[in-house]
Amino acid sequence: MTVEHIELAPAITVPKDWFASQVVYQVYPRSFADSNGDGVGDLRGILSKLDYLQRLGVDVVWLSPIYTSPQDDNGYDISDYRNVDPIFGTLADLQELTDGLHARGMKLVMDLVVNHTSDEHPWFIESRSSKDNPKRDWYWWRQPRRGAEPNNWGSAFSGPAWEFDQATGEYYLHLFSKKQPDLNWENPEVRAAVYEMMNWWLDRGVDGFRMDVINFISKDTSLPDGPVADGKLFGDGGPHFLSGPRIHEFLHEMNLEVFAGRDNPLLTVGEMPGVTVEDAVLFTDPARAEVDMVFQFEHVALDQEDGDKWRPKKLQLTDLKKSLGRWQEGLAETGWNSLYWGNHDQARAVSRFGDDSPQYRELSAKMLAGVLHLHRGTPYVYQGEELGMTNMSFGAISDYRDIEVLNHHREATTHLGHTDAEVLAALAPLNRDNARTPVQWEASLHGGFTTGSPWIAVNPNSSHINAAAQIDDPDSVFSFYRKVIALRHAEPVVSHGNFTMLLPDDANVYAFTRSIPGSTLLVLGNFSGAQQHVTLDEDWTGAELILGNYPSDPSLRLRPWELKVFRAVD
Ligand code: TEU
Repeated sequence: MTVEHIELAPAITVPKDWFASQVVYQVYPRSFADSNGDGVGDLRGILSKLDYLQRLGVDVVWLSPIYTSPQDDNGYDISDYRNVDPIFGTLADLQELTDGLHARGMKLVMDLVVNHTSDEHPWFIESRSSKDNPKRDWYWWRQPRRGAEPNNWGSAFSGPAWEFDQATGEYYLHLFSKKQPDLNWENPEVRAAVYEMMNWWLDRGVDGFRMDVINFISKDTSLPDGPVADGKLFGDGGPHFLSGPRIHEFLHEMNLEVFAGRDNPLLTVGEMPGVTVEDAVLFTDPARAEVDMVFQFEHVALDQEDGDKWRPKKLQLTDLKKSLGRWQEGLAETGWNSLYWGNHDQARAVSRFGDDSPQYRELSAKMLAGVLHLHRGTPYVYQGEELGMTNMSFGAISDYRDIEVLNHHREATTHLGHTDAEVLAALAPLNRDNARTPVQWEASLHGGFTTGSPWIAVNPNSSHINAAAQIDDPDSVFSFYRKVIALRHAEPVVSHGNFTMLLPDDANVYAFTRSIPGSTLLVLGNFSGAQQHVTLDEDWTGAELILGNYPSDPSLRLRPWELKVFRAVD
């Protein structure tokens, strides 16, 4: 595969797919590290952990939103795109963080949330002020239909996707909370304002963007009703806004207006719920100049009945291999995969895909790291994943903070006839607050996250699961992540090798190879608590065992949750 190069300063060129050898670390600032004792993580807290991130070996830091926000959806409701919310710090702090990352050879990617703004953004305040305000068409306003919402779409956070505005007698669209009105990307003034803001951030030295639900921005302008699933109160608007009619046009325009003229490597990642492999090839084909990679959601819907996260079901490894294998195959020739087990919206990886029991937590966390990071694509480490942090046991609904959880609990107990206990049980496995408990730095009070009262409870297992206990332990999960990240930096077969899935029908073992001329890796992961014996068509006798989570054993026997990575030299 030929790789074009970006001409930088005369002597420096980087491959256009520079991100193939990179590892991204996601910081959810509110829960990362609190520097001033207000119980909320902040930028100076992140600054205090830059050496930790450098030691881990990650290359890019993706910062979840730190912009001015009412915090209705923990910052994914932005009221000023060009300022830092005081709870996180100041623009000067952010510049110091950017400079601090760059000084350590790392990059900073910001979270771009432009499918919607906060309802407290000046743009929306103007838009809602009157029907003939110049910014009225910056959002989706519609007349009532038969005295009610203009269509039957539901919000991702329960309830209808429309809010009635008394002042003008019209409804506005919000695919998320009613404090997150959707921007109207059909309006070229909206697009121009977004591009101007993006350029403003790039001019300040930011190295790219993770683009929040960016495939929602093009909608079927007739806003037709969606199908209503059994037991649901509202219609699914997805068929009418997921990767809509103008999405490729908009992303290509964004690329030309913001990224094309830049001569430093920039990372663009589209978060795209519902994206298909076929669409992802188009989105990530470098020749089409749209985005570098996408976050797809197929593998994180496999443990849910009909994709309903409040109806969890047991994950089948064969389904996981089929899904991830299809994405590997689909983007093998053109385009690029992002690779993740978790983020601030998903349950903790070791609890969801591994085994967070005391006996197998560390083993399975390491196995998951090895399997994911040795796929073809760019791996993402969500804060705390490198420590083997687990889901949280929340007690009452009052322990939760996430609007998605709180709204669902209210709707389920008041409109759907479920009891509090039933809803709490359904919430437990996959709720987003599982991943939003503070990073566990020490065994001390509040896990060393804050000297104040944390905005959300710290997992009590911080007593033994914490960074201080791991960073100098060569056998820790943290140290294992360092090894697997280093492997990507050192080995072209990891960053660029072809992927071949093996044993697709094996219910317990995840097996695949990565190969380039002269070098092949065999990756074996036991996704079970039982010993497995692997039989392969090819003879791997004599291959070098280069990575594992147990004492070395060159056989193809896999102990519970064992990872083995072999290298064969052709
Ligand atoms: O998430 C988009 C998204 O698809 C989520 O609704 C996800 O599917 C859900 O949370 C899983 O239950 C992005 C952000 O990552 C999320 O934090 C925001 O709440 C959302 O967009 C709105 O900005």
